Amino acid sequence: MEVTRTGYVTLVGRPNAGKSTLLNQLVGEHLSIVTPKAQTTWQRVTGILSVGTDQMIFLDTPGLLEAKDMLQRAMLGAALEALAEADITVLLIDSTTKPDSREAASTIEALSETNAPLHIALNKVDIADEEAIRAWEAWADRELSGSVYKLSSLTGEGADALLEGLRADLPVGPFLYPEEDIASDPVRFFVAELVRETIFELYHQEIPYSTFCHVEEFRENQDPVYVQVQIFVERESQKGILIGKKGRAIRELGEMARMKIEHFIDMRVYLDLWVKPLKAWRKNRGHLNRLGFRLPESDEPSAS
Ligand SMILES: Nc1nc2c(ncn2[C@@H]2O[C@H](COP(=O)(O)OP(=O)(O)O)[C@@H](O)[C@H]2O)c(=O)[nH]1
Ligand SMILES: [Mg+2]
Repeated sequence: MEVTRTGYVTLVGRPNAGKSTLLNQLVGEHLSIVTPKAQTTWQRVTGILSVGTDQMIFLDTPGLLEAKDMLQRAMLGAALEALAEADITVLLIDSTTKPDSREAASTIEALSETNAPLHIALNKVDIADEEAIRAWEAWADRELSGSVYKLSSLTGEGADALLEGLRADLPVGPFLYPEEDIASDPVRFFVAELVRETIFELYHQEIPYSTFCHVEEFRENQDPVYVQVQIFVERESQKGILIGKKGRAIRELGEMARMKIEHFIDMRVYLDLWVKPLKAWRKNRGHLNRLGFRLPESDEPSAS
């Protein structure tokens, strides 16, 4: 029998480093939502790539950051948990930025969650200048031990070399998913995420960060498929902003999100959006649990 190799490859890094873009690039499908705004990914997203006798299960994670409220603690918890599960870790760096000792220290601390082999990907080389890239190379050389790659998650340049490096570190083991699978989360998860991504694109300031989406109904045995999504906001006033004058804003949201969902499931969709205030849900353990966030068990009650 042929020997297969399988492993969890956890993608970590600061917000906006390009982790979700890399996951999508490697798997070849828009699985993890991407926006120019920081902190778009709130939960772990899994993407699977099987090549020959190798299976890599990529875990995209929320950015490593200082957690300021209960939601951010759940986000950081998800990243650390994914690190603890890693067979291989990829640290993504936005090489358009400069090494910053304070931020770098928190990244290095997070990496202590795992003994998995580390691969360091200096991302965004399509737009980063040489000097910044060299500064990060020197930083990586000084602070960490692991192979260093230069790549662009957006264009795919350099991604093959990273994949080769990852495959060489995979532990021997049976495939955990059928080789044709690219995702393990249910379709409903991706549908809710696509609505949330569109909110990040259309709304500003605190609105995207106050909003969470949940699929209430998904009837796929009809044409068009009926999808009802509940959009939770933190305050009544945000409901008005989401809906907009004469419902114009939410109509645009519905239209754009519907097209993304149709593209994703390759079926016609009727998208029914409902907005509901759920008071200060970002700070409320019960609400977060009901919305599917897992809070670290040792977590003390929120200060605010
Ligand atoms: N030019 C360029 N932009 C990138 C690259 N990777 C990610 N981005 C952009 O950086 C922003 C953040 O990317 P995202 O994948 O959401 O970062 P994450 O927070 O680490 O998941 C988005 O606007 C991406 O389009 C890259 O390699 N080159
Ligand atoms: Mg992301």
